[in-house]
Amino acid sequence: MSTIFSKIVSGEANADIVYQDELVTAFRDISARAPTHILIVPNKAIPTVDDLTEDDEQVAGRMFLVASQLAREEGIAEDGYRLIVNCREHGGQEVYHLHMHLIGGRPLGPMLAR
Ligand code: DGP
Repeated sequence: MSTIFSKIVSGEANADIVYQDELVTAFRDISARAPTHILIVPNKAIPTVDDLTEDDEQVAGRMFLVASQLAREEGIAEDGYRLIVNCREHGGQEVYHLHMHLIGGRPLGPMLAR
């Protein structure tokens, strides 16, 4: 099932795209929770991290490499940042197109609310 993220990848929908290659696209989150909040998504519409297969190893690795590259470009690498991948209902996933949140630019506090 197609989501808004597929439309952003194809250029059909607008987003502030900060990086794109043949495997992944990165764009600023529309409801940023920190000074830097970027989403890194596979160009291919994989719904959740649970749907990754061995064939997706390259794209999954690329998501991490692009996240670390963008963190350096955003100037947040030295202080540190957080990468989040939410999966399905209990993970709080809203958009069913796999995405990695790159969040930083301020202290982010504890990993989870108790
Ligand atoms: P998640 O809860 O992990 O599924 O996060 C989905 C994120 O996607 C959420 O932080 C808001 C963001 N988002 C939803 N729709 C759009 C959109 O149309 N454009 C952009 N740039 N971000 C979106």
